[in-house]
Amino acid sequence: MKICIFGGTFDPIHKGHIHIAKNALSEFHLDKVIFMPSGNSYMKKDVTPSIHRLNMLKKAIEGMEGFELSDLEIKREGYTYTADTVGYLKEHYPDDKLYFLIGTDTLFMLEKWYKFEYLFENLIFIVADRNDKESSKKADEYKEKYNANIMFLNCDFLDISSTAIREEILSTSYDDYKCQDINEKVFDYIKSNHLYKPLSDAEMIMLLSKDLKESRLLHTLGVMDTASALAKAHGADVRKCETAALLHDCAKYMPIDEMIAICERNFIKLSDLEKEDEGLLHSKAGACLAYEKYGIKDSEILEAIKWHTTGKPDMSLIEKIIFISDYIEPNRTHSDKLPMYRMIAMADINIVCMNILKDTLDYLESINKKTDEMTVLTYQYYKKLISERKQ
Ligand code: DGI
Ligand code: FE
Ligand code: FE
Repeated sequence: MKICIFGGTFDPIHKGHIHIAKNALSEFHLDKVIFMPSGNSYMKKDVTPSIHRLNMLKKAIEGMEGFELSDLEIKREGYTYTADTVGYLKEHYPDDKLYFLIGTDTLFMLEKWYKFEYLFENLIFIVADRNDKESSKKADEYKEKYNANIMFLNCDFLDISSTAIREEILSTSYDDYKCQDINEKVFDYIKSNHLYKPLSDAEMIMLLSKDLKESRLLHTLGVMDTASALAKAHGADVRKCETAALLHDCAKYMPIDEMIAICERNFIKLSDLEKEDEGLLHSKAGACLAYEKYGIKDSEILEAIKWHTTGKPDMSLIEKIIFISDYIEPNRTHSDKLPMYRMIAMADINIVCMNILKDTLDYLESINKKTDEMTVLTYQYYKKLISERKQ
């Protein structure tokens, strides 16, 4: 079989991609073109979450003969190298001929790729471009130097770019966007998942109101007010604190299997206790949901959501503000110490952190619930910090 890998970020997949894939398929009599979106490890890159890029690809190639989709690279943690992918494919398709579809830009970059000589040995490159002089010169150079196998696709070139599509969507309303460069189903997906446009607070609250009970939404708004006041008092970034507060419990009512799945696909490690305790799991799942569904890419905000239940040693200011606000917001009534904590928090965050952790550990003990190691470590950290300060 002749198998061609078409790798890229596909952010989003557009008609230009489909055009060259179709032409490669017919011109080189390929058996299949496998679209392989690149991975992006959680919070590391300014790329749309893998799950959306994968879903858009699914919509774009649905029902098209000869096209397949692979999540091989998005399932691999960290940076993915084409050489690793090729190694995997050679193992699984030992008798097949492997092609690799690239654009001109990539052609000029190939020598910088990890193990590029191995790639030249094992792949036949198909280059989609205008077949200008520069690229044929580069191809000849590779052929001579590395005995590379490079062929050019002989079709017209559609001048479409994902970057331009993203910019256009950002600068207009979804309803005014003329989606001539992308498949309509892909555009519907973009619109219903709010991609390529930051959500306003009002839009986030609308979305949250579908996922949360009324009392939880009220709690959330209370956390937001408290976080905002604490941010002002302590010189933290008010907007970031408000956004983290708004989304901190966004995964509170997610079914546990979905929480585990969203953490796994974002490479968030979970302890055994977390896997069976929804009360604990919703903070890590919440960080992932804030990233995938609410479009948050700021790691300070995501980390604050991630650690809001257990805390963690040496929290950032934003993390501490969210951790405390969650406990003391005005709708909370669970302890008569709250008025005191509310006052002290405006002046001394670390003391309140320590007290909240102590109260939580006492509470968990009183109801015979296992404590997460992180809660204990965090308590010990702040207790030490305070005791050292007093001496
Ligand atoms: O989500 P919220 O109710 O607003 O507040 P939260 O995210 O702080 O969650 C509070 C719950 O988390 C509360 O029922 C106690 C629980 N919790 C906090 N630390 C631990 C814990 N549960 C266990 N099992 N172990 C912990 O260390
Ligand atoms: Fe919570
Ligand atoms: Fe909360």
